[in-house]
Amino acid sequence: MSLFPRLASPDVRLALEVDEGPRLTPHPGNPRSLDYATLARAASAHVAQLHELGVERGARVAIWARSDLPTLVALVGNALAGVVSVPLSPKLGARELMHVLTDAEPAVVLTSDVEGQSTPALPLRALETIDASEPPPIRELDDDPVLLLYTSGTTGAPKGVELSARGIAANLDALADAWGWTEADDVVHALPLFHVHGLVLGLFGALRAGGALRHVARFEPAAIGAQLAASPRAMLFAVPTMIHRLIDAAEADRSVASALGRARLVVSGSAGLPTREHRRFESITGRGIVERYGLTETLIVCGVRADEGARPGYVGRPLRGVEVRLVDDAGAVIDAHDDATIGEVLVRGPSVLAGYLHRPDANEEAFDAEGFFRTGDLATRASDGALRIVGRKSTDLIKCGGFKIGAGEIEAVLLEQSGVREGAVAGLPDDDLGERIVAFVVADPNVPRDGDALIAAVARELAVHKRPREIRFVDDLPRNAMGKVQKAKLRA
Ligand code: MCA
Ligand code: AMP
Repeated sequence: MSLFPRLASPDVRLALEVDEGPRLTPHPGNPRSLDYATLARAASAHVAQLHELGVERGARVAIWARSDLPTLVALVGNALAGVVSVPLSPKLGARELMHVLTDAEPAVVLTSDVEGQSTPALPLRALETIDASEPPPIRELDDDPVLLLYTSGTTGAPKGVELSARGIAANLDALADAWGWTEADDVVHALPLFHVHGLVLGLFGALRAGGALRHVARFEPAAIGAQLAASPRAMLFAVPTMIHRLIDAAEADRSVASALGRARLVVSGSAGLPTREHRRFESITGRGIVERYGLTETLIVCGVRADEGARPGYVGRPLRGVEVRLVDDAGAVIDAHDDATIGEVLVRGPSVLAGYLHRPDANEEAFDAEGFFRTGDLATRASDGALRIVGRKSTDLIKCGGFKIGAGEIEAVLLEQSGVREGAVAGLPDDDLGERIVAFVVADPNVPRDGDALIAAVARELAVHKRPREIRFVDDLPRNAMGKVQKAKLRA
């Protein structure tokens, strides 16, 4: 069995459709959708291009993860060829880009938009030039990596997580089991393609099931509504910030509400969806949302099953094949199923990463003696095994709009800016973003204060979504007796 079985004998069922939206530059001559037969040919042409470039199985290929068809085709083609995709956020800043390229050492960097790219990259083949007679390679599932994704920790630069074809397939099949996900389902999403949610679940998930991905390049509630309405049987994947904005839009526009109401399944993940939003969604659309919980390092761990229906506050039971433990501060296993005892979530299973790239130190910390991965998330467990995520061990990890961001990486940039004597970053509750990044800065009195310049520096060096949304100038930072900044006080 291969990662995308339908590509072995492709037909004319819709595979990919991208709504690039009115504000994006269209690609002249390129189609907006591909059926499986055309996708197979296009992926095969991409694999031929890789070979022309001297890129062979096992090599790493960085790819600017733009939301367009040539990029989607290349990500699929790479996986078929056993080449490791390293997707880069199109809004990646200079320092973070340098870190990823140095750490991943890709053989080439590819892009669908050479002119729009400020750093050197080779062009992907435009789809209208494709005339591949060779079928794409069909590789049996194995434990070799096909993706290298970067994820933030509390301190330092993001760490590389390699994911194998077998691990991805196991996770997607477990989700198919939980959600009754078949080839009849189209996936609709507007998620970025450089993280697990949009790439693994959204793109690989849709194609593994044999249905279509209807991808909205720029999140707009009306565009989501249009894609849902165009699909006979759709599953919407979204982060809580998108759900929040969809609810607001549905309140103002009945057509959005009814499109959401008709979807076969609406799934929220990447951050917790407040119970209040579950209720609002249900009252405006007449249907519920199921949540699932996961990490880049583990893929999806738990999920509410489609046949259970909405279960506000819970992320469901462990998926098939995934072992979950709760442990106390001393590392002892908690057996309680009382929905009250809080423990850290530990995970073991086929989709858990083998280790961070080039980071033996981080691997030492990340796994316990029995090979369970420490998630850092705190949860309770109900009598039927369903988890409720109640918090995080570290206040230095922030989830903003569903993106994981480390306070340490932002603080490091801020401290290099002129006029910053001290700086500390925290996530503050936000109705829209879940957590809003706020930087507390002790300014040098001799330098004019310029909060916007500090925000711009983070956007430029790291990535736009990592920028503080607010700079608060303070006289001093609250510190404990050891001199450590007390983040809890900043968040109070
Ligand atoms: C603003 N902009 C700037 C600046 N400020 N540009 C440069 N410099 C600045 N200082 C621009 C941006 O480029 C952008 O431009 C526009 O302002 C708005 O950007 P932003 O405010 O960041 O967008 P947002 O409205 O906050 O985005 C909300 C969002 C986004 C769409 C929900 O947060 C999102 O896509 N989240 C998905 C995260 C995700 O996929 N996580 C999965 C992780 P322009 O408009 O031109 O672009 S995987 C995971 O967590 C696990 C496995 C799991 O469980 O799924
Ligand atoms: P990432 O590193 O971007 O993969 O983010 C993983 C983190 O997202 C987890 O450790 C959780 O803190 C959070 N997360 C993902 N899904 C959920 C959910 N449904 N509820 C609460 N937190 C979630």
